[in-house]
Amino acid sequence: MALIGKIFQALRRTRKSVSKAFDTVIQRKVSPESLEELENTLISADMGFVTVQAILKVVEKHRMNNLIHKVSDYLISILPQNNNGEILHKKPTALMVVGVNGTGKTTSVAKLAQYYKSLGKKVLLIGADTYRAAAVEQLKIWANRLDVKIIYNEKSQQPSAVLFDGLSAAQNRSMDMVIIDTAGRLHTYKNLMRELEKMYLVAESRFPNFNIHSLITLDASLGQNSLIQAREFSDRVQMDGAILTKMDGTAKGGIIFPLYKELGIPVKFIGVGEDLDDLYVFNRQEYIQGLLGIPAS
Ligand SMILES: Nc1nc2c(ncn2[C@@H]2O[C@H](COP(=O)(O)OP(=O)(O)OP(=O)(O)O)[C@@H](O)[C@H]2O)c(=O)[nH]1
Ligand SMILES: [Mg+2]
Repeated sequence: MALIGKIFQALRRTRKSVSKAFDTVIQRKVSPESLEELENTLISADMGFVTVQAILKVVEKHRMNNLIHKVSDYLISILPQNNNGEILHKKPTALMVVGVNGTGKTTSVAKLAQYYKSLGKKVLLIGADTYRAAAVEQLKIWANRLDVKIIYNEKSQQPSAVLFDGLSAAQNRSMDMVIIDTAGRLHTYKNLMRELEKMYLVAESRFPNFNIHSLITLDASLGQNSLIQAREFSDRVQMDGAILTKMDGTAKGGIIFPLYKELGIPVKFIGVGEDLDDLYVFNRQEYIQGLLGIPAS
């Protein structure tokens, strides 16, 4: 199936090193050297220390006995169950897309709009990045291509005000899904972080009929840095999940494990390219299959 093919393809760099290390263990037998090599490879794929140690235990326990399937079963068991990207409730949803500069927020907003539109939802975009000059323009181009309504205010410096206008419009038009593009920010930008908190407050207090949902975009190639970014954002604002972007260009696709184990943040979507179709609902079997290069048992 084309869908599995693309995730499999996007994981090729990560898989190349990970499955090679498992092959070495299988061919050279389980030895201190081959285990160390495996450990190093898994760590460099950003799977996180705790997960890697647990995998080594599985390897030592099962040795040559159907090893890769045991590892696969274990990895599937420690990831959240698939929810098919279903974040829609009975109420309309306001989906905030947040994250550090350049991690793929605006592109992901467009991809999500395409996805929910394809599910038959009435989608509205809000361009609430009032900082970067070309930000709204970028989103307008996507909205045009997608033929979805967009609310913005190029004169406003206040993202909360734009959000208010956008959600009011969404309410009047009975939209199902409102996707909000926000400015990129580092957690050290105190004012910008406060402003983000204010946006959540406006949405929650003034629009109780919306289900507020929040996703952080994390650039998969940034590895451990992404983990730090996720921690800092989730310390400040509600965080329901992550969109792991740029998976197509990295060998560090293992970040999903520590993200869930250490921070409790499930990856909901994976970005595998720059186009509208390059977004996939996270599926743990499919992901492990791509990571290990074997069918999940
Ligand atoms: N290869 C690849 N490129 C991506 C992906 N997602 C986004 N990009 C590219 O990454 C760059 C930045 O994406 P944006 O969507 O503008 O990122 P942003 O977070 O909105 O950036 P700021 O608004 O400046 O903070 C663009 O060139 C995108 O085409 C992806 O999944 N794969
Ligand atoms: Mg942007």
